[in-house]
Amino acid sequence: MRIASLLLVSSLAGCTPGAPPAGNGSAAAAAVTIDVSLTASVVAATAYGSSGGYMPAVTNVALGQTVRFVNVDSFAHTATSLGDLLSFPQASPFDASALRASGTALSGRWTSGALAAGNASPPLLADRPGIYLYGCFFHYPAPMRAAIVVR
Ligand SMILES: [Cu+2]
Repeated sequence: MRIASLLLVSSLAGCTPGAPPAGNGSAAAAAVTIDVSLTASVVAATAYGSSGGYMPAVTNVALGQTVRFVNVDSFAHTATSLGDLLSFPQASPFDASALRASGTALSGRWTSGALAAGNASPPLLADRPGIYLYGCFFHYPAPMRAAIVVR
């Protein structure tokens, strides 16, 4: 499973330049990286409740971009969709299915699976405008949760 994910990331990475475009008009196609770290982040108030563990707390993404999560922490995390919720629930809503990577688009159900330290998730397509909340299976109450807004 992990090998398949890495191959997918590698093949997709080959389709886009390694460096993000700098004002050349193709920014809409660029991949957006969200850093995952409970250690480095601070708790932030957002329109959806207390956020933490992901940087930025609210990631703005253009339709058609892709998003990926990179674990820059020293231990495992997940980035797991909260589905249709528009505010963070008090208690973790996740079950063990959060630990197996699934999903390819933000508007569906998705999870990075357990991301080991230093690993990146497969990309997720920002396929529909909306607000997408997500959190970590292991540390949801920390809080470890954040939002992606697709416009
Ligand atoms: Cu975590």
